[in-house]
Amino acid sequence: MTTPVVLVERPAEGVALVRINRPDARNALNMEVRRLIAQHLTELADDAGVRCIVLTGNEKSFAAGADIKEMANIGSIEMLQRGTLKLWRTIASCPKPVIAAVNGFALGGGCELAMTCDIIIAGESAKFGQPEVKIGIIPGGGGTQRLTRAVGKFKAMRYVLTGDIFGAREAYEMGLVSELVPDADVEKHAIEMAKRIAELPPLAVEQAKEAVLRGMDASLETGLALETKAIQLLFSSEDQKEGMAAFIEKRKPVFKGR
Ligand code: DAK
Repeated sequence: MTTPVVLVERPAEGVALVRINRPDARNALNMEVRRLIAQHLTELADDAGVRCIVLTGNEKSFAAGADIKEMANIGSIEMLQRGTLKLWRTIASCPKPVIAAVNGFALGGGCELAMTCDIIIAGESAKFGQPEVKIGIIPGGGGTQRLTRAVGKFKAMRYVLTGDIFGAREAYEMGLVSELVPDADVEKHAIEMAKRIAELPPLAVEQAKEAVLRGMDASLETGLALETKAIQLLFSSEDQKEGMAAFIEKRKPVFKGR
C-alpha cells in the first residue's frame, strides 16, 4: 500500500494539520499533491469542527517547488489547462487561518505555497527562495507579487532576479517569516498557536483575516471602511456579547461561533 502524498491529521481540538508527504522528492509539488492540498483545504474550510489549519512538510523540506520532472517537457497550453492558480486560490481564499510550519526547503512553488498562508513559522535552518530563473522560468504561483508585498521591491528583486536561496533568519528579518523557532519546535509551536486561535471566537477571527487580506488589495480608505463594516457586523454576534460579558464578570468566555 502506498502512503498518500498529502496527509491530514487532527493534532488538537479545532486544529487540522495538512502534511505534504513526498520525502523522496523533497516534497516537490506534482499535480497530485496540488490537487490534494486544494481538495483538503476546501473540505476543511467547510468543516465546522476545524478552526485553524497548519500546513507543513517534513524536517528536510516544506516543499522544494513545482515538480520539475513533471513539467520539464510540457507546453504552454497544457500548463494553462493545469489551472495551478485556481488550486492555490483554495488556500489563499480559505476563510480560516492557515499557518505554514516550515522546516528545510521552501523553494519556488514551495515558497509561494508558504506565502499563500497567513502566518509562517520557520525553523532556524529553513531555506527560502524563488530559484525559478535558474531553470529558465519565473515564479508563477504568486512569487513575484506576494514576495514583493511581503518584503518590498528591492529585497524581492534581489532574490527573484538571482534565484539565490536565503536562510530563515534573513527571511524573518525581511518580514517574510512571522516567527523563527528551533527546528525541532516548528510543528509543536505551529500547533500551539493554531490551538490558541481555535479557541478564539471564529467569526471575529474570520473577519480579522478578511479585513487584513482584502485591505491589502485596497486603498487605505477602502480598507478602513471594510474594517469598520466588519467590526460593526461582529456586534451582532453572540460571541461578542459573551466575550465582553466574560471580561466584565471576570470569567472564561464560552464561544459558540454565533
Ligand atoms: N522537482 C522534482 N524533483 C525534485 C525537486 C523538484 N523541485 N527538488 C528535489 N527533487 C528530487 C531530486 O531530483 C532528487 O530525486 P532523485 O535524484 O533522488 O530521484 C530528490 O528530490 C532529492 O533531491 P536532491 O538530491 O537534490 O537533494 P538535496 O538535499 O541535495 O537538495 C534541493 C535539495 C531542494 C536544494 C534541490 O533538490 C533543489 O535545488 N531542488 C530544486 C529546487 C527548485 O529549483 N525549485 C523551483 C522549481 S520551479 C506555475 C506556477 C508555479 C510554478 C510553475 C508554473 N504556473 C502557474 C504555470 C513553479 C515553479 C517552480 O517551483
